[in-house]
This record gives sequence, C-alpha cells and structure tokens, in this order.
Amino acid sequence: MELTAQFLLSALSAAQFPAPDVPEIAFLGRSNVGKSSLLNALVGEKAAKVSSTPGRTRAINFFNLAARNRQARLVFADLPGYGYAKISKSISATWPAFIEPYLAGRATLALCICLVDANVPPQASDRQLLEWLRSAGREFVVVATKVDRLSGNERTRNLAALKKGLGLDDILPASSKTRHGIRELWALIESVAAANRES
Ligand SMILES: Nc1nc2c(ncn2[C@@H]2O[C@H](COP(=O)(O)OP(=O)(O)OP(=O)(O)O)[C@@H](O)[C@H]2O)c(=O)[nH]1
Ligand SMILES: [Mg+2]
Repeated sequence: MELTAQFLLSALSAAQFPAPDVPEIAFLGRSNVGKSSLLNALVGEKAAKVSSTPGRTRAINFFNLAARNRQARLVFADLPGYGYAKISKSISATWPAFIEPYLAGRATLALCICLVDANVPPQASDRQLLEWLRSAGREFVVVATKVDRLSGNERTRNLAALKKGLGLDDILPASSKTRHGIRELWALIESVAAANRES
C-alpha cells in the first residue's frame, strides 16, 4: 500500500505528544547517524529535516503515515540524537529528560528502529541504549546505516564487528542514498504494525 507522510507535530515535553491512536515506530541513534534521512528514504519524500549540524534536533518530531485521504495507519517518531557528551546514569546526559519516559511509557510504541553507523566501530552509548531497551522489554531492530560508503569486504567485516560488539543476532544493513535495505525495513515495519493492531 502506498503511504505518504505528513508532519504532525514537534514535541518538547510529554504533554505535547499526539494522542496514542495508531502503532508508532521510533527512530533512535547517535547524532548524525542518519535517522531523518532513513525516515525520508522510507517515505520517499523530504518529510524530516536532514541536519548539516549534528545534534540540532531537540524535539521528537511526529509524522502521520496514511494512504491518500485516509486516516493515519502508522506514526513515525524521529527522536533527537544522543552521544554528544559523556554518558550519565540515564542513557545520555545530552538527551532531553522526556525521552526516557517516552520510551518507557508510550502505549502505542510498537518498534524502535535503532540506527548505528556501519562505518563506525561499536559505541558504548549504543550498547547502553540497547541494554536499556532490552530491560524495558521494548521491541527493537538495529539498522546499520550508510553502507554505501563501504566496499563489500569492509561491509561484511564491520557488520560482524557491530553484531558482536552490540550483542545482536541480527543487523539490517541500509543506505538512504542507494535505498539498500529499505524494502526489508518496510516489510518489518508493516508486520510489526499489523501485529500491534490485532492485539
Ligand atoms: N553516504 C550516506 N550519507 C548519509 C546517509 N544517511 C545520512 N547521511 C548523511 O549523514 C548526515 C546526517 O544525516 P541526518 O539524517 O540528518 O542524521 P540524524 O541522525 O537525523 O541527525 P540528528 O537529527 O542531528 O541527530 C547528512 O549529511 C546526511 O546526508 C546514507 O545512507 N549514506
Ligand atoms: Mg535528525
């Protein structure tokens, strides 16, 4: 089905979150990892702002995904990047205070898409986020971004290092530039969303 994205709102506190009506997919990752670009690649248009300065996005930006003239079927949530200062007891000192409550309590949050850069070795901040999601019982998938910058051999080696370093069975290679992995990611999003609508 053809879904188009419409910017819904930008939230700087829990009071501003949209009503929890349809399954929601959150995009998480360190600043500059490519969250907004991936979201745009998924929806095939420039819905989310791609930053030239990392760490700019401080809000959660919500997007409605709907078939033409229909009600929203899905919501995408583009989260602020983390990892620009030393990690505190929370996931990151640089993350606004409302992010952890969002991840812990958002009733309609169906899937966290956690982005890591395929060109960068495993990072403590990413490991910490994944541990936090595991202990919170949140469903997540890890996507390795910007694989267009790697040769075949480098890609294989880096993906293996990321899986090992982050304790993953699976990692999905993707590129917003070449659209590698986009179809697979859509299939996953649709199946998770369908399962959440039934429950
Ligand atoms: N080569 C390549 N560059 C990419 C890809 N995805 C994103 N980029 C570039 O990486 C930079 C950051 O991209 P964004 O999508 O703004 O990253 P972000 O994670 O949303 O950043 P913040 O919102 O600041 O946390 C931009 O210069 C993008 O053009 C990709 O798949 N391949
Ligand atoms: Mg962004």
